[in-house]
Amino acid sequence: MARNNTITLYDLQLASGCTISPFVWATKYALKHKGFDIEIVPGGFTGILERTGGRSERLPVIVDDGEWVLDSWLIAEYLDKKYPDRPALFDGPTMRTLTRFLESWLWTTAIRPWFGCYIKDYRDLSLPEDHEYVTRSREIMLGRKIEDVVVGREDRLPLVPPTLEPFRQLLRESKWLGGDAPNYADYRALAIFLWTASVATTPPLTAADPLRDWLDRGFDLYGGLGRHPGMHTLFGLKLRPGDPEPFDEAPPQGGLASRNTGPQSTRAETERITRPG
Ligand SMILES: N[C@@H](CCC(=O)N[C@@H](CS)C(=O)NCC(=O)O)C(=O)O
Repeated sequence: MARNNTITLYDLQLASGCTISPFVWATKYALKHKGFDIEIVPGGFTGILERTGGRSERLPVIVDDGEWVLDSWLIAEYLDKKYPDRPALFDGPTMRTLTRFLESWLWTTAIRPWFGCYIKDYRDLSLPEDHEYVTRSREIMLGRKIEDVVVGREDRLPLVPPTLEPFRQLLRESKWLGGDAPNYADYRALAIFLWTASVATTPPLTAADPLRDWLDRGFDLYGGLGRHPGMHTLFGLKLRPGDPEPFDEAPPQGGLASRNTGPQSTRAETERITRPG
């Protein structure tokens, strides 16, 4: 049982002290959701193995009254199993599967292109002792020099917001992914944007993006958990002539977006799709 209601979390931080890792962000929110206080062990990319007494090369890691748990997903499962009387992170096995799908879609759609736009900020904002390791490891990962990867990002950044439309549609219908209250699906998705805010020295989303409401509420949770002074604003991307529309103004119609409750409910759509010319 967590002593003094406190769980120790090994953080992965930038020089400003703000968390960079999306996995650590999701874990911070999970611990707060379960009602714990967090004792942070600070640090950056180098020396993780030493800091964790040889137990892990990756973060997050938690220690709960002497019990070490590695891996953000396993930590969330551990917390629900060990503390079933506290608010649940997961709402059954289906939620696990769908959360993994949503997260991997967000990694492909958002993190992958943003990584290529913000990797230089990511390296430059890291702790001075991490620069060499981050440069070397990320250049191997990307197969190119960091400086070359970010060239042309002003042309690529405007292409990302329109691709997030399916996620916006989801949040048009529901206050949180978890319904009336956030759950682990919200935290995994928020973590993508918290990572982005930790490194984005130029904003990735337009000021009027409808995702802003969910994002602001998410960053404000638990006394402003996502509001570290080292974070950057996500909003304010300036579009240039020829850039695509960043989001749909009108709600989606028909098909996926409406419920068939009889001919009355589909008549307008039928007229629209059968009208000649
Ligand atoms: N499956 C792990 C992944 C953790 C992970 O990859 N963490 C990265 C940060 S995003 C890390 O520790 N990186 C250290 C490094 O790059 O050396 C989890 O969910 O916790």
